[in-house]
Amino acid sequence: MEQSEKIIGGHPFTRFKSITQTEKKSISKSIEFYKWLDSRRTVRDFSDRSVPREVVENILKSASTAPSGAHKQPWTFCIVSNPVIKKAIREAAEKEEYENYHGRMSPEWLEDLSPFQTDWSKPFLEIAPHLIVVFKKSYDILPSGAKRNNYYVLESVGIACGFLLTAIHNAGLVALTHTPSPMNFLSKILSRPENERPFLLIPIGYPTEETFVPKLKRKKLDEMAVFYD
Ligand code: IYR
Repeated sequence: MEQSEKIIGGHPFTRFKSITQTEKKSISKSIEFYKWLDSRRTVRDFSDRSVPREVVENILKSASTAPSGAHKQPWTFCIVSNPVIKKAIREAAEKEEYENYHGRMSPEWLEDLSPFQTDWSKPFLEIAPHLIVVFKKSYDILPSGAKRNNYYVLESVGIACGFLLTAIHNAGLVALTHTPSPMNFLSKILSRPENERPFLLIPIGYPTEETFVPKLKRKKLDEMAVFYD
């Protein structure tokens, strides 16, 4: 029998089970996946329909499979379903966003946002059944109280959020990658420890029955990729 585990440099390694495909299968799978991913849209109009807890747990487990610096997984996902906490988050976010839309954002920024018809009002923060608040951990606090560094935290948490959005789409749910700014109010409302800083606020749920989204074009391959053959 093939050895499935061995010690390398004093550390345990396990055999990687490759899922190599034929070229034909790789091509068809890559097209299929691209088409499916291209059907994902950011949605701001949420239904209040509930989402099974198991689905939420599975999308979080999917996000946490993301690669991270030294495999530190430097993230905490807070799932807010409690209406009182959602209301507090909405009120704090709207307070900041009101200032953003009334002077803090440049005319250029406001012009760039015009196609999305966003404003300071954020009702989805109360309507969506769950808010996933993603925190990044620049360091860990060990049980002894000692600090232990994390690495490439922004890159790692960004990748995990990409996995999260993909998992949400796969479950037939929609999400909004929301960045109220500044968002330190989230640390306070959720009583997060000092090593955690808010990264993204992602309402998730089902869309309203009739939902319109901006008619967007995505960049063509030659506008976003350069091949050095
Ligand atoms: N955070 C604000 C503004 C905003 C900024 C960008 I860049 C967007 O893509 C969308 C919104 C808001 O949430 O309204």
